[in-house]
Amino acid sequence: MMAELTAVQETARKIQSMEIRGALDIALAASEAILKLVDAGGTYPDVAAAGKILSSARPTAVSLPNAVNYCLYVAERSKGETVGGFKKNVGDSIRSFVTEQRNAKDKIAQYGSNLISDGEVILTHCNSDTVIAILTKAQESGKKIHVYATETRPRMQGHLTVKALVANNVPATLIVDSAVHHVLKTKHVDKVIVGADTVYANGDVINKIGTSQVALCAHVMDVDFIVASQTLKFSPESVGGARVHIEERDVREVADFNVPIYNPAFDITPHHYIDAIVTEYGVIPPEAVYPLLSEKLRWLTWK
Ligand code: RI2
Repeated sequence: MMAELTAVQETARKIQSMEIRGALDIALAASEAILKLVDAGGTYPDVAAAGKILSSARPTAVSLPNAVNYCLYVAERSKGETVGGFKKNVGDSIRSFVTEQRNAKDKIAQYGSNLISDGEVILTHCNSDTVIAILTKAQESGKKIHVYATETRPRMQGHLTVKALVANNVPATLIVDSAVHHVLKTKHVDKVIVGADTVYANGDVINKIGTSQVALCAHVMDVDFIVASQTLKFSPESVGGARVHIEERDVREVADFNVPIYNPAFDITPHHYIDAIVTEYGVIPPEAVYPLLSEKLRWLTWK
């Protein structure tokens, strides 16, 4: 079991260093690391130990602890099984969970692309695979769109976004973060579409630093602000008032000279700036997060 636990630690390290990143991808990587452990004969205590290591790898995206909690939930339910029974039940459940999450992204791509009309100009911030899936689907369905992508300092995830869009034949232009207001106005942007790391029960959305500034600009300029989020990113703990920790990253990501630097990686966009959240269950207003959380995601609060 040592080798598998080392592999779990290696996955946690990659999540921490952002070699694996994106709120969905870190959740899937953690689930797959636990799956490997189970496939290799790992028991409930092994799964619990792995869960602890993985869920604390990054603090802000709740998709990560939510996915780990799902693995623990199915492991807990099969605790009394034979070794073979545990391996099969837990393994099959995690495999279906991973498939469901991948399917959720495809459903969001379909629902989100339905919101886009031919000829629209879209602006996005940071690098969300879910948003890229929406934009690619819109383009594939024959709509001619143009995307402006912010570079997203300090880690420049916007570079990944424009490269991915251009590779998918979606016309895209890179802009600096401070050009958002100017571009919304002069390029006649119809919609802003961003991803999410965590969604609170009241509909507030936590996403890459800068998102709330973009939302504020969109609000002032009456541009639709849309969030693409699997319900895996909904925070069950927020129902009880808990708030996620906003990750602060190494200040050297910002500048390498010796002055005081503050480097928060995420911010919170208030729900009243958000026109719609696209989930795998459909397009909902931020007010519908709580009902959806309590109706569909009971397993998130199994403890
Ligand atoms: P998907 C990313 O976080 C970005 O904030 C992005 O909007 C969000 O995850 C969702 O990404 P980071 O890992 O799950 O770059 O839609 O800090 O790919």
